Amino acid sequence: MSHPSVEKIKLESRRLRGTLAEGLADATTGSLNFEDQRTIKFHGSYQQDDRDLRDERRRQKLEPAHQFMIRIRAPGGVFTPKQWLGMDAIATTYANHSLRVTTRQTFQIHGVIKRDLKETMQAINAATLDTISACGDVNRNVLSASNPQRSQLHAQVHDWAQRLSAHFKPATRAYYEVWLDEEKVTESGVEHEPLYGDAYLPRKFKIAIAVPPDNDVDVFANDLALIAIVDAAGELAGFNVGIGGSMGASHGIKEHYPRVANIIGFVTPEQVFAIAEAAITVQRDLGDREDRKHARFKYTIDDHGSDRITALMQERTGFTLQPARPYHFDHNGDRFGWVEGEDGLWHLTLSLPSGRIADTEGRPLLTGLREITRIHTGEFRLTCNQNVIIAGVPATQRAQIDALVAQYALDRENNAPSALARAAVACVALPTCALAMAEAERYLPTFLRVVQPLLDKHGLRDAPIVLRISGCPNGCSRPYLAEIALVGKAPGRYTLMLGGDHRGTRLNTLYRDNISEAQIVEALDPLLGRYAGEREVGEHFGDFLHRAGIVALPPYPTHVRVDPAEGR
Ligand code: SRM
Ligand code: SF4
Repeated sequence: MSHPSVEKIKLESRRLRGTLAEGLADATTGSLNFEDQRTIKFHGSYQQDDRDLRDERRRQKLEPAHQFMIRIRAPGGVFTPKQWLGMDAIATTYANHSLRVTTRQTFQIHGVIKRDLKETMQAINAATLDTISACGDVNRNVLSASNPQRSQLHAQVHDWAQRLSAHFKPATRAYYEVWLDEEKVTESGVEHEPLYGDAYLPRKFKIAIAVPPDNDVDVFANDLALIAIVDAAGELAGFNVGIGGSMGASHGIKEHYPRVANIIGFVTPEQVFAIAEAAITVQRDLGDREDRKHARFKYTIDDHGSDRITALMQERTGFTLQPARPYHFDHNGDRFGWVEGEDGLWHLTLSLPSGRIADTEGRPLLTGLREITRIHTGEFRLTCNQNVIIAGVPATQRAQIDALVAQYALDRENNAPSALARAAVACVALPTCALAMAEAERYLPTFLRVVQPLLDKHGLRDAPIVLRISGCPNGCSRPYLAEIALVGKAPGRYTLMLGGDHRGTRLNTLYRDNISEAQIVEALDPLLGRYAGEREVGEHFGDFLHRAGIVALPPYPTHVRVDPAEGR
């Protein structure tokens, strides 16, 4: 039986309600029907199954171990201690006893069964959080810089992330009706969607705001990139605007490629909503609705040309973009350890293993962070590198927090003896991700153990090399921006990508295809050796690989803009 297209499902979903209410009530299966599995994404959830159990269940003629992943909408990634405790309780009551910090600075929980889904959503709401548009063909979680050192600016930028996220939420009341039992009104199922229209967007749409010199949000991986520009007085003057970033690719299909956003100009704060809306509606109207693999804004831009898309966006806003302003990014990682903010409060960035907060032997992260929550008076900021910042700590409380960090082994420092290990990012992949071709999160600790002797041998323990692993070419860990990336191809086999930079402005290149762990080590050993011996002062690994002629820019379109003068 052939399934209806996602476009048809959206159009016929009665504004994202589908038959979710009926499906949730059906106790004969742990699954939703095909259409509702698509519709539920707009509500921030994915139906999955435990892939570790798949074969065994098939042998036993049982239906797959259906379960749901839930993703929180948390623009800017800030959580209060109360919200954290709420999420902790939800994870331990309904999910698999872990919280997962994602590469878009929010929480996911995994393993919720259908029977508990509605109660879980209600608990999330009771914790003053929601999951609206965390997934689906709409504007997703809006990212903002986590840099705690510039607290004034951070607060402003965080506020922008909140406002953009709220502004671009769909108008439908489906979420409230399905999960929170909101009473139906006459408009129910036919609400006017002024921004999205009847079929929502052709594909997901992502916005991020970076605050130079930190590119911790990897702003160029977003459909709409906003780079905060401050004036001479240190006030927010506006944003440089970039369009068309996205990582998703396919092995061996050159028509599916990662792309770095290209900068098209500058807007004042008053113009931000208009330019964002123009980008979203141009993509809504021109994006490909036939082929979902070709439906992201990057392809619309490359098909029509960046100049034409920019002209259309300007036409819709009624103003002309100003020329992009100068800015400079230093790096796209997190700054670990304590830093003091402008307001005299302190912020501690802890390195988490692929963002997974669980109690494991010798490292009770979930319990330890819960204990911190009980005394913490500030907030938590999740970073796009899957780490957590305990933010807004008075100087007098630092020792208490440090003691808990030590007691519960909360920092990866002890377990991660190299700078590379501390900053490494890996996507979820197996066992929950339906698209995983190889392990990522679960493979990272093994790979770090294998690569550590190489770093030691070449004296590179402190070299801040950016390593990212993805279980498939969709690129959820943003591997194509890493200096070293492993992209899953088959169980135990990866493509080795090399030569991104440490600022998130340059895509890397395929170096070796479909290789095993031993072959990865064999490939990296001489390169790390040469880097150790031949690098210039302060030169990063990816830059060295380019200077030494070991890698070249990739063959697919790259739109790297290190300097706005190179812009349009
Ligand atoms: Fe992703 C699909 C996990 C960030 C590109 N991503 C998925 C799904 C939902 C698999 C699926 O469709 O069945 C994964 C769920 C795994 C699981 O079990 O939890 C998944 N993506 C993740 C997370 C959790 C990875 C992580 O380890 O942190 C990240 C959640 C972000 C969030 O909180 O919203 C995550 N995904 C990203 C990013 C990074 C970013 O946005 O900065 C990308 C690359 C940027 C981009 O969008 O191009 C990304 N995910 C994809 C794609 C490829 C999209 C494309 O247009 O080609 C897919 C596949 C798809 O959508 O068809 C995908
Ligand atoms: Fe799954 Fe692939 Fe994304 Fe990893 S990169 S979470 S394997 S879709």
